[in-house]
Amino acid sequence: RAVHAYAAVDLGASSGRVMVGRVGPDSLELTEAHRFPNRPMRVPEGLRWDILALYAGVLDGLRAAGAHCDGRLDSVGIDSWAVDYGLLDADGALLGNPVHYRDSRTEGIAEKVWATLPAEELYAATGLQYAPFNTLYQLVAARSTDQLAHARRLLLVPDLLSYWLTGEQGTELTNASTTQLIDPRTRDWSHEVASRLGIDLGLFAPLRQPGDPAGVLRADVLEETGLKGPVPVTAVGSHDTASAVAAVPAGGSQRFAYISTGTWSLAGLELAAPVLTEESRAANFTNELGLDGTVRYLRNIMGLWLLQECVRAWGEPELGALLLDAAEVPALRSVVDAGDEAFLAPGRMPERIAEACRASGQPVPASPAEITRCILDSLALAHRRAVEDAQRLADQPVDVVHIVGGGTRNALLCQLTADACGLPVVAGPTEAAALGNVLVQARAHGLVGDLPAMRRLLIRTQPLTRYEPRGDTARWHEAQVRLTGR
Ligand code: LFR
Repeated sequence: RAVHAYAAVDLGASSGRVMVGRVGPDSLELTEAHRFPNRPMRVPEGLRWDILALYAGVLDGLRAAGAHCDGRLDSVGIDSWAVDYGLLDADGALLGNPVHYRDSRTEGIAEKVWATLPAEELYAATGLQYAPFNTLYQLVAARSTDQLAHARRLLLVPDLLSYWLTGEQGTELTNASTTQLIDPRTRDWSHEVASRLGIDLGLFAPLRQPGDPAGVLRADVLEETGLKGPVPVTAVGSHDTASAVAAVPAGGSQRFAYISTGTWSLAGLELAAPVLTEESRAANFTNELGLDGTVRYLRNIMGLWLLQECVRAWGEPELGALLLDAAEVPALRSVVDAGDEAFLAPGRMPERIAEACRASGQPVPASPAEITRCILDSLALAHRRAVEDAQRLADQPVDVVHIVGGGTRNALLCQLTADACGLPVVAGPTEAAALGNVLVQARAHGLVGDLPAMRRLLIRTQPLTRYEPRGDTARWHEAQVRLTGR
């Protein structure tokens, strides 16, 4: 067959989707087969992922995907958010629902870790940003739990679902790099960090590279989904951000920054080697691992989570109308630090944003339109800072900013980002993570070439929108000084 069909399972913090990617020698088409909600649950112990509901969504999605290709899928790949995991006992049974990275159990844990292993040394060894939810801190937080005592295996979320589909266990590298237990220079486990913190690396299944085979769908999965076997599962960049960055449609000679937008904004550069300097640590940049030896040098920004939480608090008003109203609100009246950990937990978001404005002596936004404007200005400002800091810290200037992911649908955010950065923005594709997922599968099966070839195919096939920077960047600089003092 000239055209092959791949299923990309892409799980986000608020919804999951299964997409069918059809890849030919010079074609790439993506169709959504199934979308389902991802609803975290607050139980007495804390905030948990409903992993069986997600697995059900994956199975429903594979069945729906089969309907698009006569039941014949060439392969399946899975990506999701990072850092979270399930623990298995000696029989291979899951020990409880995976803990949500926004759960409060990691509060105060980092300070304890740094008392044993100073933050400077930890950064020099792993290159990972400080985020309270890094797997390392989660494991330290879980140290004296019954569950961890009984655990014989730890599988990151995509690896856990892949295990249920195939019966085979592995740890995919791009996602493993978010655990803070990987040395980005060797791209292998850091035994030193693990042993100093008493973390048993034997819990992890062997590392897999994106593109490695990861088993075949088990007989009962074939029966449940109606797919015709054998269907291989292929390891992809199983961290959604790794898949999204692989699908940045940058031309070969282009010097680019990227912003992967969705619940989070992940803004930074693709590098050939990690930046492990003290300055980089102080700026809280992370060195996560990407495809083909690349490093995702980026900063986590709270992203559209801020808006999603407000919209939830306001009883889900229509987003299009809200954004139109926000566009009419005067720009940059008040801004908040969209990188602030204070916005990590769910709940009361409009109030928390208003409080942050009040505390910094700025006008307090009140209406949904004003708060929305404050959020979008703040995000654009955070994008600007991240893109500027990354260029300086990595000594790699850029000419263009690529925005991929869900935020590309938000034209106002794209335009404000162009304005704030003083650089052209190319927006698209929206389903970058799913496309990166599909392309790595296609490449593993010999259909596409290297990363530049994957990107050329995206440029030829995906609709992209260009935003030119408007006006002067001085206003943005002024807002940044207002917020950060520099
Ligand atoms: C985006 C993302 C980020 C990661 C955060 C938590 O979906 O994967 O890259 O920092 O979720 O896992």
